[in-house]
Parts: sequence; C-alpha cells; structure tokens
Amino acid sequence: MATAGSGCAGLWAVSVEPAARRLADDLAERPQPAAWWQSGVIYQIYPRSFADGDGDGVGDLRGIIGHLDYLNNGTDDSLGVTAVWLSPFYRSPMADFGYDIADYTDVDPVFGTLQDFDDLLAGAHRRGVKVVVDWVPNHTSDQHPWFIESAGSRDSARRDWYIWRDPARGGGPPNSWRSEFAAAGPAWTFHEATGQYYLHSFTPHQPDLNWDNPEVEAAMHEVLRFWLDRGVDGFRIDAIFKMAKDPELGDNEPGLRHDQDWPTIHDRLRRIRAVVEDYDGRAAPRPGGRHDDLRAARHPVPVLRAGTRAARCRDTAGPGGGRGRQGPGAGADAVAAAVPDRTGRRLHHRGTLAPRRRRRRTPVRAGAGEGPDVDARVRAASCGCARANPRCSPARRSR
Ligand SMILES: [Ca+2]
Repeated sequence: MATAGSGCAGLWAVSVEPAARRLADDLAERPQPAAWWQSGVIYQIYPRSFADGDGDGVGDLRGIIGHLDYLNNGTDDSLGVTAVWLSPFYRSPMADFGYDIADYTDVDPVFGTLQDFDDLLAGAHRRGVKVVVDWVPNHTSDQHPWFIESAGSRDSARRDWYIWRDPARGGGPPNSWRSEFAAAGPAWTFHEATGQYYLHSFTPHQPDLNWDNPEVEAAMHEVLRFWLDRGVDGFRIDAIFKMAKDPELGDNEPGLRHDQDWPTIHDRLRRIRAVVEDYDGRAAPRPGGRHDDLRAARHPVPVLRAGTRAARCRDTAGPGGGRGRQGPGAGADAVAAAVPDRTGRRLHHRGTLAPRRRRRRTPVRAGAGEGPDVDARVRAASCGCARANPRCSPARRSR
C-alpha cells in the first residue's frame, strides 16, 4: 500500500503540478486590488507642532488623539485620510528634533507615554485610520546606551556596533566622507577618550550604526517587532540609503558613492520586509529588483508603490482650522503626503499644495568639523538654517 500510495502521489506530482503552477502563475499575473499603502492618503504628522494636549506649548500624542476626528470621522467634514505617518516621538535629546533616538522603544516624556501611544493607535484604528511610525535605522543618538557602551573603550562588546576608525596617516579623518548636513563638515568626529573617529552621516550627535554587524541588524529588527506587536501598520524608514556603505570606506568617486547605496542594501531591505511580512497587512519596502529597491529606499514614504506619484501638501488650516492655534506652530508644520489613486484623482486633502522646498544650505565655516565645538556644528546642522529654530523640522529635509 505504501508503494501504491507513493506511486499515486508521484502521479499527482507529474500530472497536476504543472497545471497548478500555471494556475498560480495566471493568478499572480491578474491585477490585484491596491493595498491601502498603495492607493490611500498618507498624512504626515510632526508631533511637536501638530497639537498640544496638555497645554505646555509643545505638541504631543494626546494632542493628536484629540484631533483624530479631524483626520477622519467617516464624513466629508474630516480630512478622510487613510493613514497617518508619525514623525519620531521616541526618547531623544532632540539634537535633530527626534531623529537622534536614545531609546527606540519608549516615548519621549515631552510627547507622552507608551499608554498614550496605545490609546492613539486604538483611536485611529477605531476610525479605520492606519498608523505608520518613523523608524530611524541608520543612526542612534550619542546618548543611546549602545553608543555610550561602544564609546566606553576599544574593547567594549559593542565597539563594533558603530563605525570607528583610526585617524588617517598623518592625522585627520579616516576618509573624505562628508556629513549630509553641509554645516557639519566631515562625517567623522574624533573621540578623545579612545583616540579614534566615529562616523556620523548627519550631525555629530547621531553616530551611524554598523549594519555590517549582524548583531546590529538583529537588534534593529527587534525594534520593528516591538512596534508591530503593539499594532502599528507600517514604517516610514529614515535615511535608508545610508544603511549600506562600502566597508572598506573608499573615497567617493565621480558617479559612485561609497558612503551610501552600497549593494548590500538589497538583502538588508529583503530581510526587513521578511520581518514585516510575519504580520498580515503591514507595510514596508517590497523586495524586488535593484531598481525597485532603490526606488523604495529613496522615497519619502518607502511603502509607496514604485511609480506612484506623490505630492506634498502643507495643511495650512491645521487641526485648529480658523479657530486659532493649539500651541506654537500648531498645524503649520503638519505636512501631508497626498497620493493620487490609480486614476490620478486626488483622493482628499485640505490645504495648499506646495512644491518641495529646496533645502537651505548653510555655508561651511572654515575649520568646521575639525575642532571640538561639536554643539555649534549640531546647532547649525540640525535644522539646516544655522539657528536653533524649533519650527525648522526634520520633516522639511529632503531625504
Ligand atoms: Ca504638550
């Protein structure tokens, strides 16, 4: 019987499998209904300026909760958004307005608590609104416990979690890489205590994680799972193109950047996708060919389908509408990504369409980045306008 059964199974394998494969291929080629992140309106909220829930003059999660009906109450009286994308609300010294994270799994007290976040998530979901959170994988704050431990000594167990190198022969930074913030100068800052430079693609207070270390990748995947387990619907991935660099630290060449977009990015994106695909209906970059991956990596909301046109609009009304502001700048910095549907029809937005702003560049001061005045470099670099301006949000940066 066992032989007959095996033969029967073999017969099925021979006669049915090709037909099943053809059917699967046919189904795969049929147009699939667009997912929410492919056709919906994704509305970016910058928590610091959106709405102040406790009256201390700074926007917070309770302020967002208080305006969920403004975002979507199921009627034409609301914006009718499909999803909100929350700029960082994590614990941070705010050297780069929240894009310098000291704890990926907690809410900064200025914005509230994890309970506030859970309440926000539940309130959004009750209204059918998805919640996308910012994930900042390229760098931490220099106040993150990982970096503090890494900087503790050359023998630290986490030394290799960041990118440390000896000075160049003759002194100075290890190579010619520059910070993405021109005012910050070199992408390297010398650490007196251990006699090496550390890499930072943005401000000196944002040391780059070493994604070539599998322990770092695993730890950052755990961050994704932490928020997925809480129920978030997707991630906006910050500075994703910086997650893969030439491990040999070669100098940039005409037409070839060694400090970003290194080919290792593709497998890293696929592994991120694999983490998210353990959770039904969540959004992250899709695996695909080199072009698709890079399109995803470059897009301000990488969950968007390659080829989707996106426009930014500034919500000049804000949650307070014409009834006055909720706090300093409330509403004025809320930026929506309004995504036309497949017919090109703009789905829903209230506000004034504005062209993407050119980033204001500050001339690099002579000697910037070489001296010890790191804080001055941060102040200049963090908002790109050379002044400590809380209204100058990272959301304005073009990444
Ligand atoms: Ca507040």
